[in-house]
Amino acid sequence: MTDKLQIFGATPSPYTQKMISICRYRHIPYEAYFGDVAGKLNDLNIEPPKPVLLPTILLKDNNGALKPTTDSTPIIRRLEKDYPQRKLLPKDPALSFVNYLLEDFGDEWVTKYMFHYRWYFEDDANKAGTVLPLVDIATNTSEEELIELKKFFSDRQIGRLWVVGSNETTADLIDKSYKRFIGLMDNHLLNNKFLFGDKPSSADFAIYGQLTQLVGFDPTSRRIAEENSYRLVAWVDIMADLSGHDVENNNWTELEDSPETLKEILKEFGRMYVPALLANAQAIAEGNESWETMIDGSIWKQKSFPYQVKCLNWIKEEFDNLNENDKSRIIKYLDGTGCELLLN
Ligand SMILES: N[C@@H](CCC(=O)N[C@@H](CS)C(=O)NCC(=O)O)C(=O)O
Repeated sequence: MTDKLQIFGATPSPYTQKMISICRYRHIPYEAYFGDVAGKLNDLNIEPPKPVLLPTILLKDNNGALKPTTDSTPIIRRLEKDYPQRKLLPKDPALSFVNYLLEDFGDEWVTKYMFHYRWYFEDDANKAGTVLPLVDIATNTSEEELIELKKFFSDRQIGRLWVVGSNETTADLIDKSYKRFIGLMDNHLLNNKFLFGDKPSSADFAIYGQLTQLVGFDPTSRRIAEENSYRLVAWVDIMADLSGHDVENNNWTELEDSPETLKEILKEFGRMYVPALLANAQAIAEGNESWETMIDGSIWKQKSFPYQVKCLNWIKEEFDNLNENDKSRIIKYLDGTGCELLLN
């Protein structure tokens, strides 16, 4: 049995890419398996998690038994404890909280761009529908079989657009937010290597994971990125492998000294994701199957999504666990971004 971290995922999965690039940066020895995750786990006599999410990572429980574990955000926190070197979370709890916010923004909002551009337009869906089964099943799948698999994968994922919130009503809002986001990242990267200065954090990797697909895979979003920021295109390439990044002589910025360009990214969070998080939580609390609300002057509607209530509660818990001084530093820092509304 290997003592390397075993990661089961897929190359077109942004969260798989997030975790693999983290392992490279953190010098965590790993083995990546791409393809049929449930099948591979069954072969190893490991019961697959329910639901199987990508990536699934094997982590030791208290008795030393390997447990298939999903959800990159808590996995990252666990790996901070298990591996002492090259940590991802800033030591200052207030800065770490803002990092938590932006990690969630990457995982949960930037992924809406990802899912939208992958499955909404025919050309993109055609590519993804063909490549996903080739990765997941086998590159030597026959052409006849591929036709069936393509239909199966595409129907399943296109059916999920409603869960993510990509539809005719929201398409324009998503497109505008994606273009603004590229511009905001471009402005920030003009003077900063990473979100918080000269050292990457978990939020960088969350955003990077989504961009591996938006910039590196799906044709429409890639074209938009290339038309708007070659700087961001370059950043995605660099983030892939930061194993040589000098962590001794580089550091995160102080929260109070962070540049205005970071706050502008948080304002995009406040403008788009905050109202979505709040409306979704209210819908779930009231037992509604779907919700709609005004976001940035237009209607947003989608299916209610229990997981994002969990995300909102995790944000609140992170905040509640801080001391009064750090809380007030954060409230002061976030003032005017719209993110402060999450903490009421
Ligand atoms: N919040 C989770 C999300 C993981 C996730 O949603 N993964 C997607 C693929 S990128 C997935 O497994 N979807 C179900 C599927 O593809 O069957 C994380 O951070 O790891």
